Amino acid sequence: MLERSSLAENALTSLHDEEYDVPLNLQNLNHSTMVFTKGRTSTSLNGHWNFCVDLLDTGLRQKWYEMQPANPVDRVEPWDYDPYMGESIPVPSNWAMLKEKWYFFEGSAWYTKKLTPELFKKRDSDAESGHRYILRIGAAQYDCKVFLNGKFLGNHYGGSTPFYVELTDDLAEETNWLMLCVNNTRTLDRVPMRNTDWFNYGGVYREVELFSLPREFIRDMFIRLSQDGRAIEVDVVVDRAVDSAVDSAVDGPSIHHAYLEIPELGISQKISIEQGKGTCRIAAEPERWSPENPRLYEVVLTAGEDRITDNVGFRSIVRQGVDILLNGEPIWLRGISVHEDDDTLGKVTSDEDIRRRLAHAKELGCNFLRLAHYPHHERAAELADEMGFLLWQEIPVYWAIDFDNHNTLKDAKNQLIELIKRDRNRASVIIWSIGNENPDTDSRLSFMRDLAETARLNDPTRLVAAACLINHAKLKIEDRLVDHLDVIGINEYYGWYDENFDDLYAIGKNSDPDRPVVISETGADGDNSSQGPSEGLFSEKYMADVYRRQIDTLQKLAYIKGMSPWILYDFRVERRQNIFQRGFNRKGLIAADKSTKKEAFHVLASFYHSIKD
Ligand code: GCB
Repeated sequence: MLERSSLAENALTSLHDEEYDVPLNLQNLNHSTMVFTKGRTSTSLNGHWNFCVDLLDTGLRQKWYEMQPANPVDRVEPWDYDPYMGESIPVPSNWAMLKEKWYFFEGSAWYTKKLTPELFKKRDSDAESGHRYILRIGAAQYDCKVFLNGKFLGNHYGGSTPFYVELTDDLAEETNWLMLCVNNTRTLDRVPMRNTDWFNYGGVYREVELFSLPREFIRDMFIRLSQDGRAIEVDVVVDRAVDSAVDSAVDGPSIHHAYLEIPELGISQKISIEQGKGTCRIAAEPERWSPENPRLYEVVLTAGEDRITDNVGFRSIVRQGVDILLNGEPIWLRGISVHEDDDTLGKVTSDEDIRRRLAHAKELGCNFLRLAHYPHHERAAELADEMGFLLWQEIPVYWAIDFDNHNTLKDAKNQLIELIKRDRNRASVIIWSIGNENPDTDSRLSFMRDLAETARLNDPTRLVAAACLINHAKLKIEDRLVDHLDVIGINEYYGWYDENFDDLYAIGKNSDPDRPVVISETGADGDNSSQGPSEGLFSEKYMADVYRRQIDTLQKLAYIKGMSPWILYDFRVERRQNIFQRGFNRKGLIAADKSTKKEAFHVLASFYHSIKD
């Protein structure tokens, strides 16, 4: 317990010292602490957590995490918050959706949960060699600091990727208290930066789970069809044993073999593990995964006392000239862009929500979705694998980013690697996108070149793209970043922001890209509520007309290999406040209720169905 005087001292010191965040901003929970959790059982830590918003960061200054649980009448210090009692909220959630007074709140918030001893009791099925306890947080926007029983275990940057914290060595015998401090302040150095066109939902908005693993466990598995299409390749990482008494980690794990099984292909393969790593190529002829035939195989990997499973599709995706080849055949991407956004839940999603999204995409005739502008829930790619959709996945290197800032690059790279490591066994994912509408400057070029290299290093089997802007001065597709991409995404809004539609014809003629172009965005707002206009800007009719003219123009350009218009559903955003927008971007083909279709939905559907094979 803090001395009475130290509480006052903390408050005073902070008047002179605004550096209170520095020791708590290590960003040590990053891609290197990720654990393969697919196919493992876990204990859910969802449900009610004690909660408090903290606009002034008083909790970090006063060190609320150091406070011990006590009966309020027994307290001898006038703490400004008691994490062990008071208001609670459900996790996952976004606080903006829970109370009107939190709607625009941006800052820190505290989450506290009691972990009962039963969570850590040895179960019959548990490993003999001991246990390691790993906490997984599916996503928290944006900085999340984790404390266990008052000790700072680390923090994670990036609002849409999962992170993992080992609790093992810091667990108390009896009750444990877990505290999170989540901060969604928009700052100059973050990714994205301060200005975006989607709502800044704060909070722990994806699942929180606890995994009990054997002392040596499988940390990672990357499995895919080889580039020549004749074999299955797999990389395995087995975690080093940690023994604080005797540092056995220096010699690596005692596991020297892992075993891969794909029963439906008759594969049962021993893989040598050296210094925790193994890699293997197995001749195989799996049936190819495709949107028409989304064939998945059960994959089982065992090592020591650990076992993981995954359902994996095998397919190839390459760029050849201006073509995108799926399993060797040219493909045209009939797509739609989508945000993770819900009128009542914010960014919280569910299987039902994702399935509805994919069902609407099927109805449109899509074979492709652009998951904009940040990593969506991992279930999106898993369900796309099952239902047969190709995906463009993306990190929020959006508009202006501090391209000169080394820490910003580190953060962006980490988010990219976390996304890739999370989803690189998903056949549906064909494109990693490294940015959206970033101006062509020298620092942006070197920043994004680094991201393109990072993507290829962590996954040489997929295409790298970015959503670029048209060179308006030259009326041409031209951007220095293009040399580092496999697919050029182009966002263009002729008929909406760019009024002179004829320019789109000019761009079509003036451009001669040597690689495929996907129109990653185009569209117009349409307010189909009773308040919406019957014609002109923001009318459903005008919007449908923009779609007709866009389709008519784009389908004539041979180097365009797909499109993902903006966007499937209307979505919430702070900056859209005119009488038709009312806090929403209204470019959805379907209204924010996720059910009322606009005229443009049918225009796009009839085009996509007409070009389906
Ligand atoms: C864009 C952005 C997207 C916006 C959209 C719009 O170019 O990439 O995030 O929401 O335009 O509606 O203006």
